[in-house]
Amino acid sequence: MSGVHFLVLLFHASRESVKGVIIQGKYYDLLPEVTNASILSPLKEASVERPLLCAALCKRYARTLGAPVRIPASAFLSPAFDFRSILLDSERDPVCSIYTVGMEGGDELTCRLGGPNSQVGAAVGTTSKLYLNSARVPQDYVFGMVTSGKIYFLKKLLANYNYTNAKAACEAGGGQLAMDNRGDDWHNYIKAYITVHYWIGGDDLNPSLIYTWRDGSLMSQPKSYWCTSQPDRHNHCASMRGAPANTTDTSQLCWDDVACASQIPSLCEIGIP
Ligand SMILES: [Ca+2]
Repeated sequence: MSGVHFLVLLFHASRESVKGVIIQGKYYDLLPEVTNASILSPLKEASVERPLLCAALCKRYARTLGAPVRIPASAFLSPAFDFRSILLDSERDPVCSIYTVGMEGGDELTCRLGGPNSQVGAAVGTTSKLYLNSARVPQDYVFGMVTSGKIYFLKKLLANYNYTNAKAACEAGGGQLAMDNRGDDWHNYIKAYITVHYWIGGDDLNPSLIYTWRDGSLMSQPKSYWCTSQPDRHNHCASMRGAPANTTDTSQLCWDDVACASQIPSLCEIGIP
């Protein structure tokens, strides 16, 4: 019963809009492109009456996995109790960064909270919408695609850097150099997104001289998109060629190894959660 009171109090300090939900000044963006989202191994699952209540659950979910915030029963009897002391604890923010809410067969809305180890995907037969805490998305990142278990965002750094500084620049902005290793849909999305010649996060600067992504996985897996006759091995850092001027021919958008000291823009990414 105490939980019901808690949510009612939250409701008065909150609102919903077509773009998302605001809880105590904290924004949860609705990703309209994702209409059948699913969170695997959620932190918590609950039935709710409105999406707003799912946001409230996400907001108050504690850092300790599996343990909701405990509110003493006496708090609800005391007009002096400051609920903001619970709600504004930024230490809790990283725990529930995403949630889905929607119909899954019955009449009730199902709310699933996602944490750092949750995987996001599409589920056939559901109409769940996906919301994420906008504070988790660094500045200037644009929603790309839900793939490989995460929600991916991209950002173009148009300033020219060498490869080492490009990696550092992406990291300084909260992301990393983008990896084009999530299949054809992701590759095609990147091709449609980029404009010029960008650094991507792969090189053969290792003792074996094998092209690997920044996470150590092989650039040949699951599939590579090298341009014809590339890599030509004269250089050691991977880039994505942009489209030639005044053409819509994306067949020329492919990977090319170039000198790591080259000064070109960078494609950064972040995967949430
Ligand atoms: Ca080359």
